[in-house]
Amino acid sequence: QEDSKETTEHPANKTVLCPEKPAELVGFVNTNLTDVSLSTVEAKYPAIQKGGNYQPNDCQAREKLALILPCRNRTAHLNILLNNLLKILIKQKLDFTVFVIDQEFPTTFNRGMLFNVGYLEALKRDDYDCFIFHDVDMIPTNDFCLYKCTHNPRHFLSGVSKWHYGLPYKGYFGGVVAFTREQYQKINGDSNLYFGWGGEDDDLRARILNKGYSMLRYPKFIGRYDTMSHKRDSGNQANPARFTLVSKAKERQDEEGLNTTIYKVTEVVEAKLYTKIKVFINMTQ
Ligand code: UD2
Repeated sequence: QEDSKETTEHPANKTVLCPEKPAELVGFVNTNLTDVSLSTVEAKYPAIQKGGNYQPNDCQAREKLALILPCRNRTAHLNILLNNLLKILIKQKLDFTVFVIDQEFPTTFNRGMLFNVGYLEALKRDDYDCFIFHDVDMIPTNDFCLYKCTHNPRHFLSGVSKWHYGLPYKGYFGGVVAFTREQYQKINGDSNLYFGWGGEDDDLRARILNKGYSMLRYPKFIGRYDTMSHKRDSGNQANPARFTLVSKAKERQDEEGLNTTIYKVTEVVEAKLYTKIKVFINMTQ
């Protein structure tokens, strides 16, 4: 019988292992891209504990997920994402913590380095198994899109509204990606060298392929995301060095990345729905 696998007794706490695909999941869900205040979202989720941690109360989650959201000056998008995503994560019966990683001005935005900071800071707080790095403007439209890790890194976007639910190119690896702790460690994380817009996602993909992983994706109707249009942010201008950097991604991989991430935490806020970690990073990496 299908369910018998899912209800194995969990020895540690005498509860049952959560189903991989809970019966509450329905497939397509309506996204709500309208502005919402943080207090409105907070009021919807009393079961989420301070710092943004949630655990299902009727079963033992299969892994501990750290959701890493790089976010500077994008509060409106962050609130919209939380308003849409949290209910999906809860329905999927996940044990998760939301980390918002913010970067101090004036340094140019560095998305890849904020991933590394999120990974390192999350592991100082708990023993996470799975890390999902998530742009704040990517909204899943299907709750079968399971926020979990597997034997290879996963790219969650199979189609995005702004590209008519397609992708800009086949090897595209931007937006939302998942790694186990071991996978991220093995690839030496992201590069820290991409200040400004572009290239860091291609570099990350080169790193996974170079270490023998392949990129997983859900079928198109599952990895379908809506997005909000926005102007290029100040402090995140296109990075002209990105093409040269990407061309040397594999050569640099072991010497530069997670093992060379230097930053200074300037503020930690344990909000109701997330732990916000603000960092200062230096441009002379
Ligand atoms: C694309 C990729 C993105 C990344 C970027 C190049 C998609 C779906 N995504 O995004 O993954 O590779 O190109 O760097 O196309 N952010 C801030 N504050 C800023 C700037 C960026 O919080 O000032 C964060 C935020 O989470 C945002 C993400 O970084 O969603 C990506 O930046 P973007 O939205 O400006 O770039 P975009 O949409 O071209």
